[in-house]
Amino acid sequence: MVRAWFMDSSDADQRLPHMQDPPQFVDLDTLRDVSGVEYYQISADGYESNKELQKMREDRGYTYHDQIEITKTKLPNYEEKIKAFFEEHLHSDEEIRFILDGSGYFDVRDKNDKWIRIECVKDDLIILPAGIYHRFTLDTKNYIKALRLFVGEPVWTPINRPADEHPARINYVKTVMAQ
Ligand code: KMT
Ligand code: NI
Repeated sequence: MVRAWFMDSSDADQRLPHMQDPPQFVDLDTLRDVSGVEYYQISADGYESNKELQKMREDRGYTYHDQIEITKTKLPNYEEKIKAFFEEHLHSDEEIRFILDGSGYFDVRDKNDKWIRIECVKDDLIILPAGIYHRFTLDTKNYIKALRLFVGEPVWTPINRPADEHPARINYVKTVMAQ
């Protein structure tokens, strides 16, 4: 099960949990309200024949998929990518990740520009809306394998903050932040 919490402001290792003391957890309904992030739990074992996943792909038009495995040996330009994932950025489209193995943190900005850290483990499917400021880091276990889904031809380009004039950002502010 996914957990999410407001981050502390320490500049210690990004792979540490960075919970406040005491922890300030965010439940999934609140997470959706304050960021537009959607979360589903689907079994990763045998996902190729999972009906619920199949239905979601059809309903949401997720025609593309591939896998990403983040390890030093398997991910080309590992150090560079790790750095880029953790730069605050947005995309022109949804970022959809279905965790098949391992774990990691997606950090998203809430409506008040506070960081919420979302812990993702196997069986978690997370959808970050287009235009949300976010970043990703491995945790101290240093391993994640995920299915990347996309509507049509994938565009992975990160647009680093500030990108307030980007159409996806303008639309996000209008639709999610105004709620
Ligand atoms: C991204 O775009 O941030 C990534 O693909 C890295 C995380 S995938 C578990
Ligand atoms: Ni991203």
